[in-house]
Amino acid sequence: MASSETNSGRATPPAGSRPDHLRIATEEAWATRDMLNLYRQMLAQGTIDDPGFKSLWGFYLSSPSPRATFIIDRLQEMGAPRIQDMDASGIDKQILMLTSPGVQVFDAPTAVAVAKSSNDELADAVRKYPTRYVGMAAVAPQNPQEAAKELERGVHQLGFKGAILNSHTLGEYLDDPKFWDIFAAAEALDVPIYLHPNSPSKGLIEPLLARGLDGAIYGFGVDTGMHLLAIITSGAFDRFPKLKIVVGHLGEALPFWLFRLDYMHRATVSSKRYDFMKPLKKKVSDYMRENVFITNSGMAWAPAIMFCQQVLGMDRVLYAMDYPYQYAPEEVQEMENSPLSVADQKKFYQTNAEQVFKL
Ligand code: 1DF
Ligand code: MN
Repeated sequence: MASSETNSGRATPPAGSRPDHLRIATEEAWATRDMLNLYRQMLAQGTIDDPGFKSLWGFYLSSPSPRATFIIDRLQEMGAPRIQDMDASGIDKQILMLTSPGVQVFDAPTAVAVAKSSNDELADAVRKYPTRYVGMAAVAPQNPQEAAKELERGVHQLGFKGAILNSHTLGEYLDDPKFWDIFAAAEALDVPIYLHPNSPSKGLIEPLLARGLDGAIYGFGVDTGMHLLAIITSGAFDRFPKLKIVVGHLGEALPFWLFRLDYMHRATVSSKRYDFMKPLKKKVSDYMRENVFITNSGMAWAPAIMFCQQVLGMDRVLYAMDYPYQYAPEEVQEMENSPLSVADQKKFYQTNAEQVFKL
């Protein structure tokens, strides 16, 4: 069978290596030519006041390194070469999201327009490979009402399974109720929001940038873990109790912090240290277990995965590769040699994703 064969909806594996479950990779990136051209323009004209964006996309759009050129090529590749990479790594389906920071660095009208046109392009790709690709809607938080509408269009008209938000929007975070039309729409549509990393915002980045630690190595996690915690402590999940947020990189470190987060949140609130920090209906760890799902994007590491399964639950941890940023064709086979039982592997690779994204 040719590797571009798509009707079966399954990767074409080396003979004999087919496991008893699908492998659904849940944080996989793509980009439109138009968006990357806008990034190039903003970098050339110096019209963007976001040091994290300049550091990240200044690198990828100008470096001649094999890493940068491969990634720029594959981000824009939605045809046979991407399917072949999926086959080579045993990935049956990719859940596709517009790469970070997506439209969140544009002015509001541009962001709204690029979200729409990229969603239309993604829907075309999904129509071409319906068993291999799943789409997430790009939305523009710069205009929350339009973002809510675009999410609804994505779900109802384009068949998408949720929204992608790349952490902060030019330094603004989703704990601000002005963005909550987006949460309301996701909750009403019963679809998850993937809170994907962005480089740390201008106010957060300085010491990281000075040391070359602003990117995926650590800065992404600092920004995004803080962001998720801020959403929790803002009371957003008390207001939207059915809202589901998915975060990558094994929860951006928050699972490891759960004990201390509960203790210190309680201590901070009860001592009235900040008058804006209100009591919540539940513990921080309860929201992590009830409203949040995590993926292991970029963390193909059994001990850390098993720790997260232990503290959050076997149904809360999903597989992700983070293609093409962390394309490791051998990682799936290696991880399937982990101590996880066959039943738990099926949850991790397949059924948890099917439930969260309603596939
Ligand atoms: C990188 C990593 C870039 C991830 C990404 O989007 C990204 C990277 C710009 O390595 O520079 O999504 N990632 O999720 O780890
Ligand atoms: Mn990613």
